[in-house]
Amino acid sequence: MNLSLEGRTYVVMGVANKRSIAWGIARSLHEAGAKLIFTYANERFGKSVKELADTLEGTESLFYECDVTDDEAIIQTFESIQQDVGTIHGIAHCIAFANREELNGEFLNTSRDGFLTAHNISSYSLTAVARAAKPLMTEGGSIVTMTYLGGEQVVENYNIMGVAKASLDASMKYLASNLGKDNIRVNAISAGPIRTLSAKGVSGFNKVFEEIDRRSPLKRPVTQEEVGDTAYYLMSDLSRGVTGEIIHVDGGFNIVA
Ligand code: NDP
Ligand code: N5H
Repeated sequence: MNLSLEGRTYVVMGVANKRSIAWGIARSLHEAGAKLIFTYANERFGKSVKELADTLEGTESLFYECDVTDDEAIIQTFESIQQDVGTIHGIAHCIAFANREELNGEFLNTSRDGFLTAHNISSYSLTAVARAAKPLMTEGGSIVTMTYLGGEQVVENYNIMGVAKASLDASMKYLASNLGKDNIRVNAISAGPIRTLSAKGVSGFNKVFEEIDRRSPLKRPVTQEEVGDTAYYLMSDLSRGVTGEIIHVDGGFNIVA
């Protein structure tokens, strides 16, 4: 079994800074020998992505701006990648957004606009990206998205993001069904809470960490590196029989009632 990702190219979407889960994934894939392509929403974070990627020794990464609310931008991004590198072997989709004011209080108060925004960025984008990327995965591929327990169970304050993650999880399964014949696998990693820019300032985040120390089987939070290594497994041939799956990288928290 060849565990090296040398000679393979992966697109990593959603690095905002060094705490990003996408950055943990990028480092694991890089250590395995992969060539990396980064996409970022807009120039606000483009600079920091490039500075971070410069710290990866021995490879030259490529960068593309891609706001996933824009269909044309997604199509254009993957057309450019096709022109620049040809074939890709996988995508890490690490993108989510909901209006901050909807991430506390009651889900009942979710606005139409807030509902649509969360689904547009956090769920539909996976389908749009998979469709645009399919022609580039001529040797098969692996698409990995990031989800959270709040899509399977009610988690206080997660609210509209929980509903969007349920939609993302179902999209992942339908995409796995459609793309299996092209030897493209689609899976999700359900990560336990990690302190990232997204999570900064959202209500209840500290309380969630107290719960983890007390109740989760491993009695500690998980790290970006642990999520990154599971993404490496999903990108590698070790997982060649796995598609349509949600793998929990949460120290076992989801099994505890
Ligand atoms: P980050 O804030 O580091 O990453 C979120 C990313 O989403 C940013 O890079 C942001 O890009 C990107 N994004 C938002 N809107 C758009 C858009 N319109 N187009 C393109 N990109 C966009 O947070 P995380 O690493 O925590 O989040 C990554 C994924 O992991 C998300 O799906 C999240 O739900 C999931 N997750 C996180 C957990 C956690 O505890 N942190 C737990 C379980 C799942 P930009 O910065 O350029 O705006
Ligand atoms: C139960 C919890 C805690 C409460 C809910 C948190 C939900 C967070 C997810 C969304 C994606 C956060 C978000 O959209 C924040 C934005 O409103 C404001 N932030 C930004 O705009 C920053 C600058 C950019 C970079 O952020 C994004 N997203 O673009 C859940 C936690 C225990 C686990 C968790 C944090 C899950 C998750 O999905 O991220």
